[in-house]
Amino acid sequence: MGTADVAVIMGSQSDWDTMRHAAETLEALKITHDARIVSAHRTPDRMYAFARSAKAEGFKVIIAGAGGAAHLPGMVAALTTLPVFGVPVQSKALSGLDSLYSIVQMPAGIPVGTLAIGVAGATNAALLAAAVLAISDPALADRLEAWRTARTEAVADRPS
Ligand code: RP5
Repeated sequence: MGTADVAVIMGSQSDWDTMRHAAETLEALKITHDARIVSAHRTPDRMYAFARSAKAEGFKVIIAGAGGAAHLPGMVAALTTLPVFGVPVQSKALSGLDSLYSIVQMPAGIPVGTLAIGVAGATNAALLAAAVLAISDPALADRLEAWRTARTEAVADRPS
């Protein structure tokens, strides 16, 4: 079995600016994770091998980010029953609407939990992964509660 609970995969190095927010959020919650570049189009064999062995590697949740013709989350979800959270990366040409549409409209039977476009989606994908893992990990549940409480307390009453 592997040592990481969450796989953070992305279609390209250029997705890292967005997907690092998922990794940083997992880090803040002390959730083990492994970030990899896995492209549905440029490295389809790598994608197939990753998705087929992800469960045996010990991953419990997969966060998959991609932009443009963003087929990575859906293709990975087709190859594993692990929960897959898809992050639409903001593309240059169509501002991520293409990414969103490519990820969100999955056929019945192959679920991808689709998040918001960009950094908010990457951050929330990590928080959703945390919520899933926290179901069977009380210490993580406490850390997640504390993370949320800290965010609430950081909101000022008035603008400065
Ligand atoms: C997708 O194409 C990637 O997920 C990335 O968002 C987009 C552009 O990739 P690069 O041309 O920047 O490598 O596969």
